[in-house]
Amino acid sequence: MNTQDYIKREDKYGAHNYHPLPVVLERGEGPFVWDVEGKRYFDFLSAYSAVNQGHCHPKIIEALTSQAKILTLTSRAFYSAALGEYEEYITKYFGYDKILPMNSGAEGDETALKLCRKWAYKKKGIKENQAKIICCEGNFHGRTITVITMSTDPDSTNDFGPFTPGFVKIPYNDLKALENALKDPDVAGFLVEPIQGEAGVFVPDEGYLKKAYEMCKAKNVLFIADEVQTGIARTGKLLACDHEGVRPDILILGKALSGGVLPISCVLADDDIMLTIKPGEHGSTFGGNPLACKVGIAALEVVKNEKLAENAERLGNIFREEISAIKSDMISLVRGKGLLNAVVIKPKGGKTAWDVCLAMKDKGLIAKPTHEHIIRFAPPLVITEPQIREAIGIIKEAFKLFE
Ligand code: IF1
Repeated sequence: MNTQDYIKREDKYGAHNYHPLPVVLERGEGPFVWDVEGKRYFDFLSAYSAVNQGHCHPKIIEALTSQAKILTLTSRAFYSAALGEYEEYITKYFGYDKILPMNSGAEGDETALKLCRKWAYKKKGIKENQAKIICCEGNFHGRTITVITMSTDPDSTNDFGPFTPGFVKIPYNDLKALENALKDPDVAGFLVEPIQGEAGVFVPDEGYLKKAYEMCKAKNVLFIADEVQTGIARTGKLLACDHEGVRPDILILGKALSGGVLPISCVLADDDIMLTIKPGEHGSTFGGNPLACKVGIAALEVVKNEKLAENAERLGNIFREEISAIKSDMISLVRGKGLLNAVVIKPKGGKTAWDVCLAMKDKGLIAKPTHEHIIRFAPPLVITEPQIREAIGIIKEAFKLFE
């Protein structure tokens, strides 16, 4: 079978809920992936920042395979030796009293929303079913019905209604709009991505997060950070909120929490918030399973031991400097933080971001456009300086084709 055969088979038997780049991947190691024809690529998407530790990191795979032979799933009907070890490790790692373990990022966001509402009624004293949560236009928090209720992207919302009440949308990076929205005494929380990944790596003004946090505190409103994509060292700090010294009241993590090995997410919070949810009020079959616990510990150890945040910070600066220096009238803007970057493309002669991605693919680097004209560049954080310079060379060659 060749690439086209694989593509045809997926087309025939799989839902058409994606439009992938025409490459069929079969193997991954570190910053590289190989397709079914044996061709090597730099992976510059990292499964949307789930593979920060590099593909098939040996330490994480070791944790997976050894635990997989012992005990994979108990459900939370019983205690498990691995869960307490993971809970202690991750709460000390991020500095919170407690963790509520889940699986997908969307489940992490849903859990944060439920926790915020529970806190609103039990602690803030908002009347039952009146709690409101502020969210930002241009957000991406997942694909469930309540989460897409917050979305302003027609592709995420069209024909999926009716939606969930209790959300107030404001422009991102707009403190005046937040100040106005916070005047409503029924507001319980403000859910925000420290950098809007899907919106095209939209980095807010310096100080936005800090000021937003302070405004929320002044109104006894929970500051909820969705760090599913920006967390786990991606932006050059352990958390993107760390760039401004903001400690979210509720922190949502996912993706690279497992190094891309299996779905692991969670919310972290202190007791006064977390203990508002009582036994039997929330959960999930796989949440906190022993396999995920061992993988999660290994994935976080890799981040610390291999200094991935520092690497992301240093190589991200090199990346933005080199790409900004490319003389191409298709490049209108380069932006990002750490190794979460994006290039805003100006279509030229009918050629678009998609054509640039196809050209990069042919030269050995895969990335994908988001929202038509923006290419996100997010390699695994284990990439080395020689490797990223080789990748930058590929990107420069690709843009040359459109001169
Ligand atoms: C798709 C986007 C990225 C996320 C943030 C929660 C979630 C995500 C900040 C939900 C997930 C993924 C989902 C995937 C593509 C990708 C994505 F393009 F959709 F928007 F990264 F930007 N919060 N993002 O980025 O986590 O439930 O997927 O584990 O749905 O196409 P999930």
